[in-house]
Amino acid sequence: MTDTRPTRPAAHGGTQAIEAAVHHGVTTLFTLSGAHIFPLYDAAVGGAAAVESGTPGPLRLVDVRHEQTAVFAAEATGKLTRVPGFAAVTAGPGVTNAVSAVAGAWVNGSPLVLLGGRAPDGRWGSGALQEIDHPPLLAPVTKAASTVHDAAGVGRAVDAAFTLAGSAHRGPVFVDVPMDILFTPAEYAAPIDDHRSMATLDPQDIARIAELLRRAQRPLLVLGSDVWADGAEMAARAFVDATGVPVIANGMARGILPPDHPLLVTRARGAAFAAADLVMVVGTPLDFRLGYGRFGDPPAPVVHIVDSPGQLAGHLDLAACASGDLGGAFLALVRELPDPLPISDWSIRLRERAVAAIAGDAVDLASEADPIHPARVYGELMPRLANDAVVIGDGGDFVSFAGRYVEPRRPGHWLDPGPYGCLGTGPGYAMAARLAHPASQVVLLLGDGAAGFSLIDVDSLVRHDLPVVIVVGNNRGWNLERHPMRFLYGYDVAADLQPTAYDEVVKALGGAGETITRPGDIGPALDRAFDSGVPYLVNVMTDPDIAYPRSTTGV
Ligand SMILES: Cc1ncc(C[n+]2csc(CCOP(=O)(O)OP(=O)(O)O)c2C)c(N)n1
Ligand SMILES: [Mg+2]
Repeated sequence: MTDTRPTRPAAHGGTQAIEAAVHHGVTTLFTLSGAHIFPLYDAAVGGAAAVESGTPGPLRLVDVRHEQTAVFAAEATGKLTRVPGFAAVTAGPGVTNAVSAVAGAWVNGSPLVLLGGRAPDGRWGSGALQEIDHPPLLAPVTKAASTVHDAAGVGRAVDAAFTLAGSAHRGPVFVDVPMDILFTPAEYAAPIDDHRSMATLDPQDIARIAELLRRAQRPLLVLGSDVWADGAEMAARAFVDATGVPVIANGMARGILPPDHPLLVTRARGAAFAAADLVMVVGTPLDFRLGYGRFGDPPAPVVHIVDSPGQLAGHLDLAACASGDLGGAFLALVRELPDPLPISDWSIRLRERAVAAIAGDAVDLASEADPIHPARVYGELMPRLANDAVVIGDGGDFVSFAGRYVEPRRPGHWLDPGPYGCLGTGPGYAMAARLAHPASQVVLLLGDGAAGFSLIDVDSLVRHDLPVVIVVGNNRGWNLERHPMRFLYGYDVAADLQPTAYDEVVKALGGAGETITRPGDIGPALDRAFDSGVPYLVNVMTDPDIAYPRSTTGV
């Protein structure tokens, strides 16, 4: 195919890459320095004259203290803004340090582009600094991983990487550029218009799903993160309001129905899954979080609707399925089912159960227990959250409690580590949330174990003036592992941590904070944190003997 794009005057690969990123709507580059990628910085800040005069360049550079934070921040940017995030890391260890975070984005289906430096082509094989071939390491955890060997082709490669990352099913794309290629100016082609691919829905699939819904007496809808990623939240809401099907919301889809919506039954999920006679799962895999798609005994028929054919569950027999634009699927179903389904008894019963479960929380949320019950933290936090608060969880049991108690009021405002479950996402996710929602409350809920992975990146939050409220549930250990090990073996090992004053760590890094040991002190500490205007860590010493009650989750 002939390339008809206009040719730009010679520029180095950094300029080409940044121009392509800006073309795709990127505003921030997350990074940690290394000479291999200097041209990217030069282009992002707009060159020496711009730096000297204080004129902002085309991209904001946010430099961090560990490469995984750069990629976590890019991942969360992709999740929150639905524009692929952008991170750049140096050759060798820069890239390998980023791998866990890239793998997370891969499993979570989060759009991002990671640009890696690379030892120069001209020296390849002679033992240059940090010479290692990255794409074979990255290929299993990316949609594509490739090296640019042509100085005129850097912009084209980055342009294509953003298009691919942002096309359903979304995910990370890796490109590395050898140092000599990146530094060499060349005439290059301008970025082309975005042309994200999209699978086409089959109307017969929709008709079959509509027929199953018409016949069901106890249908249930599960909304997953891709409903948000696909921009299908309004269409999903229209479907729910038209048909009256009760809803369980997961991940970024939490908040599509507000907490008081009569069809939101997330808190009755156990009863709902046990009794449903049709479960329609949209925008999320039928993985461990959904019992691998086996709902009830005998298992209910399952409908799976996903953004692209590769996402359809292959491990069980589906009653029906569809793949393509999720908003289009919901609207097509509304056209087939314009009137409410005759299932109001079922919906009302589930909602009553959900409301009863929420009412049953009151005792723990107000607990005066000493040591502090972890639920009390949420009893204090929730009334202080504004509608547009972004809440981020990074940890084990402490964050599971949050998943139960905190009901987001808007979609795309709840960030958990997703099915990959990588600890250490918190500071990077919080950084992205503060940048994406400059005027909103950003609350990072951290287990004390999780805090150990990336707390040093509070340094980056401070340097870049990105205030967030950090609440540590400090149970002095890895509780999500401690209690299951006790249950299985009668004892636990490798589960104890120290009663560390993580607030002092944050203070040392230029933020502020305090340690709380009495339940009545949590609320005023949170108020001080929200008012502080700096990264502020409230280190709440909680009871290590309280395990998250997994067997009764949300029933
Ligand atoms: C990178 C990484 N290492 C290990 C684990 C396994 N893991 C999952 S939860 C958990 C415990 C988390 O402890 P903490 O953050 O203190 O939360 P708590 O359960 O104590 O509330 C561990 C070790 C993981 N998910 N990710
Ligand atoms: Mg802990």
